[in-house]
Amino acid sequence: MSNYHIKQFEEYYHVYRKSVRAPEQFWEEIAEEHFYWRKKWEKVLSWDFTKPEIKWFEGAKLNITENCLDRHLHSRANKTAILFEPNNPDEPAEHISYKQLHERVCKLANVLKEKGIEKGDRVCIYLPMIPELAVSVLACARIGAIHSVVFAGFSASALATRINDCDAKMVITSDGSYRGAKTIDLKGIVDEALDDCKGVASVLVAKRINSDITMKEGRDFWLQPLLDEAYNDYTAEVMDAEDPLFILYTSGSTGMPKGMMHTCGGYMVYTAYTFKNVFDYREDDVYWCTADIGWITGHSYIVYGPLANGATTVMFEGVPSYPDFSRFWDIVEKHKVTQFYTAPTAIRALAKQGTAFVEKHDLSTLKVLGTVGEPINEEAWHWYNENIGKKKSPIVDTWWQTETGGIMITPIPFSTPTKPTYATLPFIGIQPALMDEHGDEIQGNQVEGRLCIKYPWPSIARTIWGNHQRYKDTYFSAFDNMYFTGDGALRDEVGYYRITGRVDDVIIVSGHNLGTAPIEDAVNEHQAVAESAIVGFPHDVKGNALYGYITLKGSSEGRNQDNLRKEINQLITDRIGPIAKLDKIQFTAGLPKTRSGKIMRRILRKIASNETDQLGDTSTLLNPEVVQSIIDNAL
Ligand code: 7RM
Repeated sequence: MSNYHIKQFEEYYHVYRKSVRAPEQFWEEIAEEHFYWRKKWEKVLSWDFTKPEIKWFEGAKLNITENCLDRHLHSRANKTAILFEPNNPDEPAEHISYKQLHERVCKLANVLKEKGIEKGDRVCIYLPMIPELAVSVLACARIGAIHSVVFAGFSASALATRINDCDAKMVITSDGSYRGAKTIDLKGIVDEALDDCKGVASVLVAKRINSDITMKEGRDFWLQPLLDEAYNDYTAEVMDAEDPLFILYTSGSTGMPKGMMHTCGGYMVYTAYTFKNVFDYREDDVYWCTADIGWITGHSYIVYGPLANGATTVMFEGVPSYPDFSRFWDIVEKHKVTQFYTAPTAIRALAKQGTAFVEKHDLSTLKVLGTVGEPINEEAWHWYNENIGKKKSPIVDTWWQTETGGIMITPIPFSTPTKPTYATLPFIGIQPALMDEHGDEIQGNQVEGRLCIKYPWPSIARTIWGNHQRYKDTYFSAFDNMYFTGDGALRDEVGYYRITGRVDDVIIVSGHNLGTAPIEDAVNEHQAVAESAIVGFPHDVKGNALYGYITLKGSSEGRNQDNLRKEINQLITDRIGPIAKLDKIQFTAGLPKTRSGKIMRRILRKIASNETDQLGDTSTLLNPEVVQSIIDNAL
């Protein structure tokens, strides 16, 4: 059915128009023809953005794991579902077939039930990128328990906050994890967190690094012996389409992380449909997303979307730099990867290493490249296109959020002509709007504004766990009857979208609105620059002035800094205009990043504004140590 697989640009427009003229009919057709429902819906959609309340496929019954596992057992029983690539390249990769995955999920489902987990209970999963992580997610879904995966790089206090916020009854973890040449004591972190979590009755522990850990009598259980005893089939719990599937925390601009709650039916339909089209997925492909399952990208595009399509999805335990910077390309060659989906921060880190690591490897199986997580700068886009895609593989720059559940603005490969740094066009069924500061929609092209979505799509988060008011305030109060994304975007002369960054990153200098991303693009064009972040700081005359934090490529670290400053500002003047020149340029050894690789501009803003006493929590950073050195050398 052509609606399910868009192959041409004209077809995109045709299907898009259909999807916005009659959204309910459109999604009903997709849902009807491509999924297994225990019972069909009574109503496709009911919504009210003022409450806000959104329901898709009300009255329908399903279990997402029957769609991800059981229905493939006829035709794909021995096909690899999960291809596990361990941290250590000398350890063999593990090919887990659909049949084996089904069995492993059913066994764990039985263990969860035996440990007292019921439909609707919350289970916190704190695991590294090993098969048990995907199996745990699916086992929860199988019994109707709500999983809350916490990225296994978060600290004990961050973990405790997340466990308590959703009253998780159980934690699934491992003795430890590998990360490049290091090991991390995960169980120790869980033990520390649980001192503050009185509601957790049991902890299941997978063995990964064979470390010597303490097991608390009556609370902690090794996973493997329980699985060995468990029955290998489990009749999936029948869920309502609107029953919760999972909670996933995302940090807000202030305060507590927000537990975004996603539901079963709509999330399944949208992640499966986007996966198929955004990656041009075909039956024998080997798809690899380098994200961690601890983030939404991993939930939607390592686990649920690929498995719902019967795909082979690669799960990589390690890091791009171990044993050396050729590891990604080594894996692409070894497993003949056809789709590769990663983040701009990874692309920049790899580009910094030059092309020698890439050239050693055969990347000819690649067909589609993806990027996600932050705006991709022009230089990184071209490096990716030339060196990885060899100018043959389209780059899908996919804009979306934890809150949206699935990809929202993206090219469709081999269909939408791409344009560097542009996420291009709304996906099927997505109705974006750009809004001005008075709350009016900005019509026409070559305009810039706040990015909102006018109409519900199946995988929008339904609430913030335990705080519906905050859900309403954060997403539905800035503009009437709109979902507000928190991002700014511009629409070019043909209607393509470019995400300019969080709106709090827009800086008004002498009355001119400047997005940080295009200035960073200009800076990054300089051959000595590895990475940059630009923030505003208060200025007497201009209102705001610009502060640039710049890391240099290793080969340029010894260059005269005043000359570099002049050259960089000249580049900005050339590309944007003198108004965008940086007032201060600080060369730094690194930039503070979140664990998902986003530059923490909030911290840089505080340093630039001389408010280092108000830095807030920096403990969840990937590299908290760079903060002090930036402060020490601040201008
Ligand atoms: C998937 C994910 C969401 C925020 C979002 C944006 C930024 C994500 C892109 C992007 C420019 C992109 N979820 N963002 N993708 N900006 N181009 N292709 O990252 O909840 O962790 O982050 O990430 O600001 O609002 S997230």
